[in-house]
Amino acid sequence: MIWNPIKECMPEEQKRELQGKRLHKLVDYVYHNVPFYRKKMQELDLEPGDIQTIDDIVKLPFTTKQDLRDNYPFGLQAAPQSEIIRIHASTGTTGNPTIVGYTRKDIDVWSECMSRCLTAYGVSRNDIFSVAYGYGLFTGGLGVHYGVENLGATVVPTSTGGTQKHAKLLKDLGITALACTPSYALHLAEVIEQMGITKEELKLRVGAFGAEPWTENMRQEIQQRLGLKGYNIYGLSEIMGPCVSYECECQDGSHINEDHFYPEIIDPATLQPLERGKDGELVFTTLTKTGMPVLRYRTRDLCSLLPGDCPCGRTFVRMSSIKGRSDDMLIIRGINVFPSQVESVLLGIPECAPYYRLIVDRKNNLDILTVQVEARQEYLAQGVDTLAPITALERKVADRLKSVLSISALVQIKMPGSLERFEGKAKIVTDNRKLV
Ligand code: DLL
Repeated sequence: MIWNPIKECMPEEQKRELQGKRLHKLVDYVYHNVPFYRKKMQELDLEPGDIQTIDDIVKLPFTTKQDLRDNYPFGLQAAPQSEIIRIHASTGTTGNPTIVGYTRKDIDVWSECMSRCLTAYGVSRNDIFSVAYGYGLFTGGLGVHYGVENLGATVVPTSTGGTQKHAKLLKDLGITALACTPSYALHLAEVIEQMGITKEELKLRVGAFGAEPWTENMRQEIQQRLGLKGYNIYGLSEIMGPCVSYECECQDGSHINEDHFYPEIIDPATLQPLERGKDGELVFTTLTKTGMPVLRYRTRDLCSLLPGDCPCGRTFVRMSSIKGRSDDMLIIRGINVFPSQVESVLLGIPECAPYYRLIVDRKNNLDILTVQVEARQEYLAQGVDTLAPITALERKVADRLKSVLSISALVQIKMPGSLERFEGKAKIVTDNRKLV
């Protein structure tokens, strides 16, 4: 099923024409309402009239998270305060959070995008949907919530916290669909198993997982343990929240809601546009947003836009999964390492459970990467009276990391259940290096 075939399956030319019209209107709007954008355009000798078609987008300046921070809290807001009906915020690791104000129109567009996404997952009015993203300033909870209501399914606003209570609700209410971070889905699976509930006692069939990077291996693991089909949902608060893009039944990339969010892929070093299929930094322009629109926002997310058509019939371009972020990329002894690559290696080893941490230290000017990973209970049960299996596993993991990523890591095998679990986004990496 397709929620809005007129938009989601729009012929390419018609889509580009619509995007061009919307871009022209947007540029005129921000030029006259946001001094920051007016100044930036004037510096480039640009006027709104210079932007007529979607191809003109490359003339426009980029916007960065730093720009949003510098204009904290409301400097980039285009609509008057009386038009803003909701505020969300994203916290970074340092500095001011990013504040995003939404008008009623923005919330309606968001709910429409979410309904497209949920329909693509096969969710309907007959589903009972548990939203276990955090409610509050984070966009996950309320964003998905409004989409589920707009679609007409029954929403259970579980939020985070109280995993045992959640597990009981899943069983007692016959909840059929679930939205949460993939790491929380794994934690939930673990708690469900500990409570002696089997997946056959649950009616779960669909999961909407996102807000953090995850791998195909992780998808297989979640699906197998919770007995559902897991779909990717991608988004960011600066652009809207969850559902900037969504997977369809083909699960070969995520369709971007292109009538509202215009994507580009650029080389993060040269800032030049890259062609379809090439990995680079994802950049978005919000074509219809009125509260806090952004021009060419650099997401720092690394991925590609996939060439070719999707058999599902949707014409919205697909983005690959996120390969990492240009800013959380670790450089260890000169080698670029993305935490997601380490995850792929770990989850490809059957003795390892999908709970791990990366710790980076610098000793005597040498970077040391420590990878902590939990062993699976079944594996440890085979040789409890000796440390031999642990040592063997540590060696195996270290060898695999070395051959796949070309880095030597200190591997520490941890007991099942010993690493902290997260309800929201997982905090996987600790970088203790003081680099000035
Ligand atoms: O995480 C919005 C969201 C909520 C998306 C619920 C999906 C589900 P922020 O807190 O602003 O917004 O974080 C945005 O999270 O730039 C990516 O780096 C990462 N991210 C989000 N979804 C995915 C995903 C929400 N499916 C940042 N895969 C983004 C990989 C993701 N990374």
